[in-house]
Amino acid sequence: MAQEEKIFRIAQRFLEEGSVESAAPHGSGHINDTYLLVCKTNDGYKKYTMQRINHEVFKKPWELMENVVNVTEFLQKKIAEAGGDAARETLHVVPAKDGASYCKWEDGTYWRMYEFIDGATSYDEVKEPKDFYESAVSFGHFQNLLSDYPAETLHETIPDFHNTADRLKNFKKALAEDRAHRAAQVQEEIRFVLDREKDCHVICDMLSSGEIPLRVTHNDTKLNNIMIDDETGKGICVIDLDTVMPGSALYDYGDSIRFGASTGAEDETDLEKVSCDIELFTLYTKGFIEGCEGSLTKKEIRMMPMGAKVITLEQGIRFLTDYLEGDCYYKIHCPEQNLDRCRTQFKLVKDMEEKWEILQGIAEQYIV
Ligand code: ADP
Ligand code: GN1
Ligand code: MG
Repeated sequence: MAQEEKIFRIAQRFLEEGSVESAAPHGSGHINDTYLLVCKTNDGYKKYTMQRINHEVFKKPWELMENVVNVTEFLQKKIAEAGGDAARETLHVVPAKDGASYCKWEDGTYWRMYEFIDGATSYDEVKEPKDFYESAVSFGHFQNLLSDYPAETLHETIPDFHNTADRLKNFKKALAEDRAHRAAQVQEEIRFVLDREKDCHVICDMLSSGEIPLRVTHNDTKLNNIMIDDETGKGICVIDLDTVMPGSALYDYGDSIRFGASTGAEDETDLEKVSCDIELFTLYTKGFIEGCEGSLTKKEIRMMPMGAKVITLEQGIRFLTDYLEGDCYYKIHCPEQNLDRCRTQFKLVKDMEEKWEILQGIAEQYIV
């Protein structure tokens, strides 16, 4: 069956009325397959986002969807209570016609549908510094909204997702196995990781000793996981809720810095173009702390630069691991893309190390 026909047929499992006019691949996520559907209804046209949930990555899509339904319903209530526009400020799951939150297709794939958030854009790079600031306020606010979410009811959709020490262990295993026979050509990158083993334990250790709190966090705070309102420029809606789980604010903060405060794209091949932009770092730090509205502890604020560095190192390790394993996890669009991605991450880590005192100074001014 042609892919388009398949998408149309799956969509009909969700649509109570109307028919699909068009379905086009959408966005640039590395994990799920996303389509923008335009449907014709009695009242005109209506858009939806339909996604194939990557069940190689999320082994139990039913648990993932339970999280997503519960978290979005929780957020809808909170936003409405605060006088916000619940229809646009959080995701809305469109249930399948049989009442389930997802549909399992005959080929074993899993699909879900969301209301499409119109009049807003998710950016792959910072075009206007103020957009980055707005995304920071929104991610901080998102974490605050979930501060009284019953964490014990969340399924761990990917075990040890931001357990950097565990990521290091997996990297070493991939290196020892060298399944794709690529280790010989990435000796410099391997050395880079082994020289920073200690860094991989810092945040995990602080979480297990209770020095920093475990919170309900987003865990994938890339700039393109937030919709920025086209008219107001405000971060209108945090999306990609697949990894909402107990975690550290430092990882949420740091992951945004890793992606958005870099002067180069995540897969830039000219490493001269990749560095940590101090203006963007400053703006994001201010926005995130404001969005958290006083909920971050002094220790967390002091550790923010460490959060940025460790998650960037972790991400580089994850890309390198996937490269060593033969590109099984992240979508790639050219053969060496995971290695290119790994190199930008390590270049950023190095640059952060060189700018360490400046970064610390920026965070520390918020400790009162
Ligand atoms: P992935 O896990 O693959 O990153 P996302 O859930 O982030 O998948 O979706 C990929 C892209 O699709 C997003 O970056 C965004 O551009 C778009 N998108 C996702 N959900 C919606 C939605 N409800 N409304 C509008 N666009 C969306
Ligand atoms: C993936 O799904 P997406 O593209 O928003 C990944 C993140 C990585 C990111 C790197 C579930 O995010 O953890 O930080 O790629 N998501 C998952 O760009 O692994
Ligand atoms: Mg995404």
